[in-house]
Amino acid sequence: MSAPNKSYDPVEVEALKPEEIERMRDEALAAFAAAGDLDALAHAKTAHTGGTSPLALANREIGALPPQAKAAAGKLVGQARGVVSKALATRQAELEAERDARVLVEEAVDVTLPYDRVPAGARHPLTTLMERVADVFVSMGYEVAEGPEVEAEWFNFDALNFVPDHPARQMQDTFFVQGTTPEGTATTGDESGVVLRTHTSPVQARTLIDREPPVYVVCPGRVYRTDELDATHTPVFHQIELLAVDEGLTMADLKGTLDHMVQALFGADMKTRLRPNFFPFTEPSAEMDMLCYVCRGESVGNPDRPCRTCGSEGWIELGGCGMVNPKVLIACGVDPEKYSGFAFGFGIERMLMFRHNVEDMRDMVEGDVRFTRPFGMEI
Ligand code: FA5
Repeated sequence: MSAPNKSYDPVEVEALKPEEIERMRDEALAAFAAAGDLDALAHAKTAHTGGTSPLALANREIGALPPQAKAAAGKLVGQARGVVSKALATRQAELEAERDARVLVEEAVDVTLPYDRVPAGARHPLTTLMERVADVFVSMGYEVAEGPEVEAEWFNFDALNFVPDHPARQMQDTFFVQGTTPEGTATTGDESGVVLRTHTSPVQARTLIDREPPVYVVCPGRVYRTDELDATHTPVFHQIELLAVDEGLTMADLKGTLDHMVQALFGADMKTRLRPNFFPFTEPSAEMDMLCYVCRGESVGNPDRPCRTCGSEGWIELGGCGMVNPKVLIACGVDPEKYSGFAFGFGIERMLMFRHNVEDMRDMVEGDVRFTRPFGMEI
């Protein structure tokens, strides 16, 4: 601040000359107008209205004036500061409006875009079919039983009455994991190897050892064989197995159960037929066929109505079945004099093929959603 001036004339104070005040005001207005954004305006604000700005310093000079000169000088500086602060507020409002408009454009959200670009997953048709089949039996009172996929050879073969030199035990049919049973693996009898189970039938033996009859179980699961992957085979596939052991069960119960299953899955007028076959763990054993659900047998001997699903044979092969061999009951500690049982098992991949006209089993394992999507996105 200047020293009190002797002539009491504010004009003698350089900073309070009207043209000086005007220059300060105009510089401030020009700086605000030139500020292109809020940051630049903040700098201009500090420079032209802050504590060390020319107008603030001029304002301080007023204090050094004699009382009679203060009013005029105060009016001069006050008016200039008023104009400056009004211009600042106006420019501030303009720049804020500009910023808000820009943000609205830059940060706009297109609410019409799809929100679920990553499609929801769904279960594989093999899984849903396997569960559907299992449900048929659960609704009849059967329980679901499971067993390990890495299985003791004893359960996979010995307990099921496979003789030691049965061809299924060869390396070209079975994946052997270990030649002998590792410590802790449940075995009965002599040393046993470890295999990837070749069918779901070992769950029969496990269930009979674990539970007291009556036993009614359905066993869905994955099995392994050294088959090459081709249109009708895969080395990893799924089976579903049924086992019933109770007093007085006969082949008639087996047949009735099979008929009920195909009717539940394919329609009311469906039926099955049995053809003699051999499995070491059932006696007698049979191959089970179901009536072709497409032509209902009408394509047989009828060249005008060929059926692709059954090859005009009228029947579709489903799997194996039979009465549980008493030797299996004995191996699992069940009295064959008191109890009898029936069992059957079949491949889910083959059922999916004929049920949905899938021509190549490889499509089921390749994981291409174009194959699975038409089955629906069931979760
Ligand atoms: C068995 O596996 C017996 N355990 C079935 C059984 C259970 C009989 C209970 C008696 C009592 P088989 O080896 O035939 O049987 O196989 C059953 C089904 O598995 C076949 O009908 C077929 O549908 C399916 N299958 C077999 N090999 C393959 C493969 N490589 N790829 C896909 N499916 C297969």
